[in-house]
Amino acid sequence: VVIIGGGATGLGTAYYLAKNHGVKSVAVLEQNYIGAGGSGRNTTIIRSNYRTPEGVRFYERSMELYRGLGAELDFNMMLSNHGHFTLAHTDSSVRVQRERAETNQLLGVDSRLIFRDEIAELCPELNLSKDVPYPIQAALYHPPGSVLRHDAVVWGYATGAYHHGVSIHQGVRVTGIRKDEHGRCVGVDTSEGPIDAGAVVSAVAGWTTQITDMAGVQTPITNHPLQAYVTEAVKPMLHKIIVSANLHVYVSQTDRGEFLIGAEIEPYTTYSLRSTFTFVEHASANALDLLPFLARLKIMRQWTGYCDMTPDYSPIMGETEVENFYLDSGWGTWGFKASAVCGETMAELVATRKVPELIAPFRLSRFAEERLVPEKAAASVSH
Ligand code: PYC
Repeated sequence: VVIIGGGATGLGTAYYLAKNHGVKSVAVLEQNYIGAGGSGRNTTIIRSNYRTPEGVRFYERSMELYRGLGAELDFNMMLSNHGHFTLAHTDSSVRVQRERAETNQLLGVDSRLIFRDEIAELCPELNLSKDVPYPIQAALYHPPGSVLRHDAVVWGYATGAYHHGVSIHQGVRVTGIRKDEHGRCVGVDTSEGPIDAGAVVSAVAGWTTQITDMAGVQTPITNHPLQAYVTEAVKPMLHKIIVSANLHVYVSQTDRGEFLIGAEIEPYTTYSLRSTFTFVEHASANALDLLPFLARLKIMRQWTGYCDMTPDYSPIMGETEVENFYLDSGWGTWGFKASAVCGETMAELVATRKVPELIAPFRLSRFAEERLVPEKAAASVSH
């Protein structure tokens, strides 16, 4: 098996292929260094409070795997549970959060709608003033919402995969997808030469369309940048993870004490990783409405990552019309939290050639079949 992309989902797939299915002849090809893409450029949030039953079940399995991952890999994942708030500032947003809470509860996920008194009690740092453009009305409260260290996930899976016999090649770029005379995928061409493979998995996040072009597979993916920044480190002050469904901003305090602040995806498509001042200005204005004390902190670093966005804000996982060529893609702004379950289910698919029930709804053909899995409301970082 060749896995293109040495991020958390590619390495996770390699690890589970070797560990769960005994498939040892696995190569992970990474054009840069492992974790250089979206895996190293995300919010580190994990949660399962999605909107659709398909999404909730899928991300809940990821939470389960993540909870046991440190012990399983003998690697400190720095998992810390904070509880996650999705703030609603308008009537329609309150309705959406209520709907999410009810779907979550029906599927056994701990999540409920709370109002201003309880918000004040659970997160006194939040500005509940009515004297702001969009006062907070309610929140979807998801107590299991947590953060864990993104580099630890990448390195934990890489180390686990390596110990099970997987080869990981950094600095190797895929230049072509090789097919036989029947159009079946039989390997890849790389900057280091060709590799034969019985199965090829594209796990490249922002570069998906470049790989699918090589394979002759069409997807409805567009690539948008997502930016974030961190402040200087201060003592622990904010114990909840805060996301605003209407201001499209999120704020959490890292274990190092920095405030990690991000916003919605940029509206334009590009492969530029340039960070912008406009982003810092808008994200800061919104973050200050929620947490005015942030005004006293200096901004230390900002960065940008790629998001391969799908029309319904759900991933694309599974088989394609090219036999033996599989997609793990469409991770938009929600990929890190799915890395564990993505690895587990993609490994099962490749090893058994049977589509696991959990990922069947995310098949590429759903767009042609008009069977979308609409999760835009649960992303909260896009208009
Ligand atoms: O889905 O929790 C999320 C998220 C926050 C920022 C980007 N995505």
